[in-house]
Amino acid sequence: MRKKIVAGNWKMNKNLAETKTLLLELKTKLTASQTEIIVAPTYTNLGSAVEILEDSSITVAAQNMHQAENGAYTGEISADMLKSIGVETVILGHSERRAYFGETDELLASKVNTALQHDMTIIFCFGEELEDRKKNNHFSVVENQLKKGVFHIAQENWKNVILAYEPVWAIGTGETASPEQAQEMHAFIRKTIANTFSEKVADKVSILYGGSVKPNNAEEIFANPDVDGGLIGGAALDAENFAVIANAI
Ligand code: G2H
Repeated sequence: MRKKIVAGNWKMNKNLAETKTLLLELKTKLTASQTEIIVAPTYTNLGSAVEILEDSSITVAAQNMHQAENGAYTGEISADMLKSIGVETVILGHSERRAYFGETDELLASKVNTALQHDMTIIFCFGEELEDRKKNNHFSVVENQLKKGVFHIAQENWKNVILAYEPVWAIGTGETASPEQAQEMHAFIRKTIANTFSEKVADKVSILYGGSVKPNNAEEIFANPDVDGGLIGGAALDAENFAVIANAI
C-alpha cells in the first residue's frame, strides 16, 4: 500500500504567534489516521513547529533549501541546518520558486541530490502552465521536468521521494484540475516512472495533487486511484479547512 499524505504549504504566511496557534489547533483537530500529515511553515518558525509537534504524528517540512553544504550564500539555509533542528523533509521545485526565484530544472536536480545525500525526504513539485495545456503539451512538459529533476536519482533513493503534481494554472487561482484531469496525469506519471525505473518503484511512490484543493473538492480529487493525497496552500492556513481536507482521503 502506498502512503496517503496531506501536506500544508504555508508559503510566506503566519508569524510565530500565528504559527503556534494554528499548530495547536491542528493537533486537536487532526485525529490519528493512516494519513501522513506534513506542515511546512516558514523558515523562522520551523524550530518552534518541531517542538510543538514533538508529541504528535504531524511532521514538519521546509519550503526550500540551498544545494551547497555551507559557505558564502547570504540568506540561504542548508540541509544540515534543517536536520540539526529536526526537519527531515523539504519541498523542492514549487512553481513559485521556479517562477519568482529563477529555479531551473538543473538547479533543482542539484538540490534534490543534496537533500537525498542528507537522507532527507523530498516533496518534488512540478506541473505545466496553462499555455502548455492549451497546446496539448502538458504530458511532455511534465515528463521533461521529471527527467531533469528526479530521473537521475538511484533506484534505492525513491523511498525518500514524494511527488507533487501542481498544474501552474490551478495554483492559488481557485481553478482546480478536474478529478479526471488529475487522475489522467497521475497515471501518466506513474507509468513513466514504471518505464524508467520499475513497477515496484512506481507502485510505491506517493503522488500528491496540488492546486486550489479545498474542503469542497478534496474528496473527489483524492478518490482517484493514482492520487495519493494533496499539497495544500491557501486552505492549509485554517485548521478547520485543513482538517476537513486531511479527513477527505
Ligand atoms: C499550490 C498549492 C500549494 P493552493 O501552490 O502548494 O497552493 O492550494 O493555494 O493553490
